[in-house]
Amino acid sequence: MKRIALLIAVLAGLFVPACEEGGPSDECVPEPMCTPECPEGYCGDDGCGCPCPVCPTGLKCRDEACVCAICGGDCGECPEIEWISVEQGTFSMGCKADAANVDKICGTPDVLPPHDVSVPAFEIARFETTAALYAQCVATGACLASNTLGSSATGNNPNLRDHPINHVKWFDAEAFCMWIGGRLGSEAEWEYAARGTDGRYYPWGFAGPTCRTAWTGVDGCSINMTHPVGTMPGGKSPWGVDDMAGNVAEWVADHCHTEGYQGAPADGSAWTKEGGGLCRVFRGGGFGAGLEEARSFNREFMSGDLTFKDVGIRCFR
Ligand SMILES: [Ca+2]
Repeated sequence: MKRIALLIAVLAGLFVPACEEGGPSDECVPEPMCTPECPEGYCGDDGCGCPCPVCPTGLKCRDEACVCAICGGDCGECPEIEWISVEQGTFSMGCKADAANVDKICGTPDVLPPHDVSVPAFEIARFETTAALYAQCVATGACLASNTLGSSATGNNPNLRDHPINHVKWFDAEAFCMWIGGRLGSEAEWEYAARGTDGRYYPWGFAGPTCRTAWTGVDGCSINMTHPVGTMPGGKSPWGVDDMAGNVAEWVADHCHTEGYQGAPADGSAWTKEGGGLCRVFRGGGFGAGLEEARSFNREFMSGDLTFKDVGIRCFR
């Protein structure tokens, strides 16, 4: 019986109309028992029979081959980025404290006044960019090597591949995020992702950092160096983002406005300056941060052309 069934199937196949160039599309009748046999990574279609399956998540079809959906398809090994969706919303950006506590809580005038910002939805990388991911970008030529001088540099240490890349310029951060199909976040997006809408000072709440919530200098938790990303689950932000306080601080897109938020955009966009110079903002505090620097409304400023041991990268899109 099996042989007869096979013979019928073969004969049926012979009578499937050929797909002729220029012919009407209804001549292209897919074989009813069609089982595509596609080489791994092939995403072509014979135009008249068995289309090969779509590419797996993270890949896209280009010239009948599944290639990485980012880096223009030329990433080497396709980087795996875990993105977290942040819903649009309005939050109070900056430091809010009663008059008696402004100096104590807010510290410097650059975090004042608190002001409402409406942020459109976006996605944020769950983790700081690791040394391993950054090395991939360097290997393709799309990123410049990080500054590897100094014992705390993660860019040249094979034992620190799952640590955040550090000693990168703002321009390196921008190049990396573009390479993975993203961008740097605005200060507003960054702060909204870190604090949510309830006015908390830190990603986890109002209480200062402990050695269960953030790799900071508070209580000597970090021992003056980076740590593998995502190893402080007690310190996630309301959206589930890791390490938004501590480990490395993170470059954002904005130019420096050190006098305060007067005139800042209220739509979540980056606050830039015409001819704004090199100064850029970084957020979240690094492994040496104290109570104040680790606060989610705290702002730090540095030339985008410089690198530091506890400043790294987080991407948005
Ligand atoms: Ca961080």
